Amino acid sequence: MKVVYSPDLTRHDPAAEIWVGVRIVGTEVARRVELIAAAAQAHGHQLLAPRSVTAAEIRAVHDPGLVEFLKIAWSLWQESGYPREPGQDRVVPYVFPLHSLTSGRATRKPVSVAALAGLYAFDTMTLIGPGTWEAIEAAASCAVTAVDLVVAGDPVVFAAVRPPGHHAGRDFYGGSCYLNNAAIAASRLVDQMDGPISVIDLDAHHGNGTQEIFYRRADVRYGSVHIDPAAGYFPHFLGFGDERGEGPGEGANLNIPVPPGTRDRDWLTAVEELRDFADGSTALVVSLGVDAWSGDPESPLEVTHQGYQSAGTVLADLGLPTVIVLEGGYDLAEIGSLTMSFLEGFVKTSSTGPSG
Ligand code: SP5
Ligand code: ZN
Repeated sequence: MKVVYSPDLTRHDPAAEIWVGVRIVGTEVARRVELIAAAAQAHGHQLLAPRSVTAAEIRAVHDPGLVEFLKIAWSLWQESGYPREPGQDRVVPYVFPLHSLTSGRATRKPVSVAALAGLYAFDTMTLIGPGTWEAIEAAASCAVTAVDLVVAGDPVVFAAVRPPGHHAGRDFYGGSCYLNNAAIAASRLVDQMDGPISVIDLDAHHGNGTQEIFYRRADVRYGSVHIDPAAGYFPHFLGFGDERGEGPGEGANLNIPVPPGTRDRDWLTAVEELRDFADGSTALVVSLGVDAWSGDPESPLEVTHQGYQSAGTVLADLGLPTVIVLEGGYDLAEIGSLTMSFLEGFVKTSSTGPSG
């Protein structure tokens, strides 16, 4: 299988995350994609460099204000002097203009970059530094390049990217995500192919950004299995089973929240439900997070390598042109093999093998 990858993906170094006000070591590190690219090569997959994403492809999904902010945030931060005083070397918001703060009236654009960040960020864990924009752009570039290849006839292509994207929405970033790579891919696929596209999200966390981008659309379905936000997990406010889409998109959104400790059998039953939900689409985008693995530091799900392999086989059943986009997965010792397990399951010619 072709794997789209760029060394520019490693230029983003969030360095840390601010969690409950404390600066902790971040888990969304550059090494993640280096390991996955190396594993892909070792498994005989072919690494390809991306072409550049266009401004129009990004604008089809994201607000121009968000994109411009992500582009210039680091230079604004340096000009602001915060790296010297008080000694913060990454862009991080400190106030958040909730809509109720202005009783729904339009929010003014603040002068301070630390306030401006609060206009777009929904958490304090998603830091911006030197090279962040270059990696964001490279990730979107890999995603649209994978779409190009699938439209040209490749049955399945994997975009091995970071930073991940599924928590980023039209005009917000967070959850280690800045631009929504999978949504940009899906939007591009809709432009190129007739009929509905489905995005199936296997990351351990709910892809709240992808959900919101397509919430009112029937032409892109979004389905996800993830740790139940009601059990106290990120993104906390979204990912509940009663979020089914709205207006023209009613019924085109499917959330399957699962409890902490969920193992292969129940997780795969959910994956089968997602496959059936995607049936009748003309193309598939898989948001592949491998953080549902039992040892992952960011999630309490208990999925195994065999589970990921079976999930690949289940989704390959659809027989659809497929773009796989990497999301989360944080155990450096296992993410290469977990990702390969999914790809292996996907390309197995027969889907009658052991599937949990
Ligand atoms: C793409 C993706 O998988 N994003 C996941 C973001 C979830 N981050 C939740 C962080 C919650 C706090 N983590 C602190 C771990 C302390 N051991
Ligand atoms: Zn995740």
